[in-house]
Amino acid sequence: MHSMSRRVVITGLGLITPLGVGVKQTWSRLIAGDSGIISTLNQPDKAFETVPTKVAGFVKDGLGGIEKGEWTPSEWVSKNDERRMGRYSCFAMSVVEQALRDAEFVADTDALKQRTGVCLGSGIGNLDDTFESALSFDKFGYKKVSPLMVPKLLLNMAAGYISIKYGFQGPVHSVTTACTTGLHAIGDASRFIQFGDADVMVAGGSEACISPFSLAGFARAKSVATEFNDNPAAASRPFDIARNGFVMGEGAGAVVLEELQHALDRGAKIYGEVVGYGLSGDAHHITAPPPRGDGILLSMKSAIRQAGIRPADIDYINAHATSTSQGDAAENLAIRRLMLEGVDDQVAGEYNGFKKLEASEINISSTKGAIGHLLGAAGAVETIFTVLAMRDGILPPTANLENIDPSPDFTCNYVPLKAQKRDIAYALSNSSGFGGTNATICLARDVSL
Ligand SMILES: *C1O[C@H](CO)[C@@H](O)[C@H](O)[C@H]1NC(C)=O
Ligand SMILES: *[C@@H]1O[C@H](CO)[C@@H](O)[C@H](O)[C@H]1NC(C)=O
Ligand SMILES: *[C@@H]1O[C@H](CO)[C@@H](O)[C@H](O)[C@H]1NC(C)=O
Repeated sequence: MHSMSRRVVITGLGLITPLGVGVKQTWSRLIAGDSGIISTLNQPDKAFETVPTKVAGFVKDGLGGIEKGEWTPSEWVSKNDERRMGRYSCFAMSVVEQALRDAEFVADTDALKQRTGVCLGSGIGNLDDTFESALSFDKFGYKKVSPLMVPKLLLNMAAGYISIKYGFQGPVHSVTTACTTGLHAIGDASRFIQFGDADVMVAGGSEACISPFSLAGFARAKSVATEFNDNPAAASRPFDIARNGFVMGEGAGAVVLEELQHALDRGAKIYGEVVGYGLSGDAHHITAPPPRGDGILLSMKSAIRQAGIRPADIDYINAHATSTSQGDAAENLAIRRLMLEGVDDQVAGEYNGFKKLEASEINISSTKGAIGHLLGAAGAVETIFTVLAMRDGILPPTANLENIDPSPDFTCNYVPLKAQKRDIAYALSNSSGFGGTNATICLARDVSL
């Protein structure tokens, strides 16, 4: 069915989101329609008050650990490592450990270690540490600059810590493509396996940069929601007429990817197969998409072509839709163009046949309504949601979608407010980022042997 000879399957998942630490906690709350968005005004840092957006998706700190869905650093890293690594790398260590446990994979021989790699990135990294270091240098000079400043700054450091902890000696790689990071990491890692550079890859993205400083930057760029400061849970509302910007969130996602035969040989549980991956650039503007969504359309088309399926076979699309009017509209149009007009050679009827769909048959949702935008982690977290949607036969809801944008293009099924049952054999997950970069991954639930 697909052209590549080495096939890649997903055998482990790990998640940290504003809905909780752990896959179970996050997924059950997402399906129940809960929100992880809260006010920034209860944070210890009073500078949050000075920024026009006062809502964000924080991961819940606490002593309860993964059992209670709380972030308890000592469950995952030593005190010393916590201090050295910074929050985003600690999140990464946790989701990778979760995913490896879930996969029941241990690289316990030199041969296995050499065939296992890491591909994990961040969009922004430890911005707060950089900010504090700059203040310290300015006020107190050279002696007050921490020797940990540079390693904390580097966006590939989480991948490095992971390879050291587990002894992984295959590719150790980091992607940083703004909000496409997590999806590019998973897509690129699957190519490493296809190409024979590794048999097993842990892959994903991590982000933990919510601070008054970063929110100020996004607010100045007019990217974040400012109209819902007194109702935080309503602030992130993809496809809704009242949407007015994204809500910044933090968290991480990692998957274990494995060459199919390798997974079968060790009797691993298989969640699904990566059957297509497409990447494209908008070549348009650093923060705005082209209005008709040409970039994302290209990436979706490549993913579908590679998978050897038709748009009509796609039962579910997890949209990138961040709750900005421009971005949601461009992506919506791209999805319609893909699903209704098809991939070029399919329209001509030469490729697997072409089935005419009605817009109302297109099933799209954006899980950002519940967790906000996790920037560099978004693509990884949303790929995992897409895997779980296929596993459970359920379309996760778009939270806060009370009044769908009335413009004539918004006539798909956006799964408003409540999850919907639906058998999902194939799904797409989209991501795009500042700089005009886009990616799509195509997943299949059933692995044909
Ligand atoms: C997301 O996927 C859909 C469905 O394949 C596609 O039409 C759309 O262009 C994609 N959007 C992005 C931003 O990649
Ligand atoms: C591609 O990435 C840009 C970058 O921000 C994004 O806004 C845009 O929606 C994506 N392209 C399309 C066609 O969706
Ligand atoms: C979307 O879901 C509806 C109802 O669950 C289903 O009838 C339809 O076939 C789905 N669309 C696609 C393209 O699979």
